Amino acid sequence: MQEKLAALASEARQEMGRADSPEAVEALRVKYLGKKGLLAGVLGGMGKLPPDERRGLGEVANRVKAELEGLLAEAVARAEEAALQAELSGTAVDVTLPGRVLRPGRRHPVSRTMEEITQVFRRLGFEVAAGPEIELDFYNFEALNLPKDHPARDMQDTFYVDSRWLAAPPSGPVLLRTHTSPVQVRSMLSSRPPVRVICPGRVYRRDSDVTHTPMFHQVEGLLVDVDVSFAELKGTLDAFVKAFFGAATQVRLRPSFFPFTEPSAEVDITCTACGGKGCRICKQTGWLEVLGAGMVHPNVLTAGGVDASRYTGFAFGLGVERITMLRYGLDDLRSLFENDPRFLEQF
Ligand code: 2U9
Repeated sequence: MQEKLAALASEARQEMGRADSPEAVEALRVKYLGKKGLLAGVLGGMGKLPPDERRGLGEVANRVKAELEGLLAEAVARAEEAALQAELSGTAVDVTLPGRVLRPGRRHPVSRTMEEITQVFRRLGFEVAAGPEIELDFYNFEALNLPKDHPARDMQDTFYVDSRWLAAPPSGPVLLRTHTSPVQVRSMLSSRPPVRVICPGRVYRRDSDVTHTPMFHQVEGLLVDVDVSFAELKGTLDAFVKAFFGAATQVRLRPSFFPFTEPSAEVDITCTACGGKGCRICKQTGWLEVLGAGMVHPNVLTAGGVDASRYTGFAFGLGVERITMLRYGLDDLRSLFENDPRFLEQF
């Protein structure tokens, strides 16, 4: 039996020396020291031996057991170290790699244009005003002298909102504002003249083709005071255009029509690409249309709570995407809405 123990110990030493993974070491523990393991098997036969032989054998067995436990502990430590080394060398932990660079985002070109336009008007004494994008028919159409049968009011042209789910549905239609003009109506109603506001923001129209998107951005302005004439309008637009497009830029007004202004005008500037000589951008005319403007219609002043016999005012509006395209020489409106980093990183 002593010989059996010695053979078992020597075989265990060899096997434990070769074990190279935590799993292999555990298998050896079960094989030699487990309840039904080899050591237990050898000792199982001890009961039949005479008492003095049994004692001597017990001592040897305890030594073998202690030795095997020591070997197992060493094998565990070795296997764990080997596993760690394998992980460090095998996977890509490269301490010499440079750190990951944080890439901060940047302003979208449309936001930049809108902010810079707004900034010019701030310097001219205008306050910036904001208002809801979901509007009431009154502020978006009625107060702006847009009659009930005006095409802009048609379902084809405007996004209407189902207001039946509201706790207190308003009496008139609810819609996505089609211009930022309702913000100016609200400004007139909430203060008294002089009113000088600039209203940048998103607007929505049921329009979608190569040059129109259902959502776009506008900047509109309104000035109401005593003795405001068309001359003040021209002077203000001239100051804006020179500040924004460059001191050499010239302005031209053409008669036009808007329900909310009378008289009304389309505002052209000398072409930013060719300076007025004529090129592809201005279709050889030398001029680019950038704004609409006019004197506020007396009906609109009245709807805004302003005494139209004492006060006059001018208003103007521009489309921010269009100005952004002219400014950066873009030829496809969609590039502003696709959010491709390769495009946006250029600004
Ligand atoms: C009030 C009174 C009058 C704002 C105005 C325009 C002319 C205009 C267009 C420019 C390009 C819309 O984005 S666009 O398609 N806008 O031509 N906007 S006058 O008139 C107002 C606004 C508010 C109370």
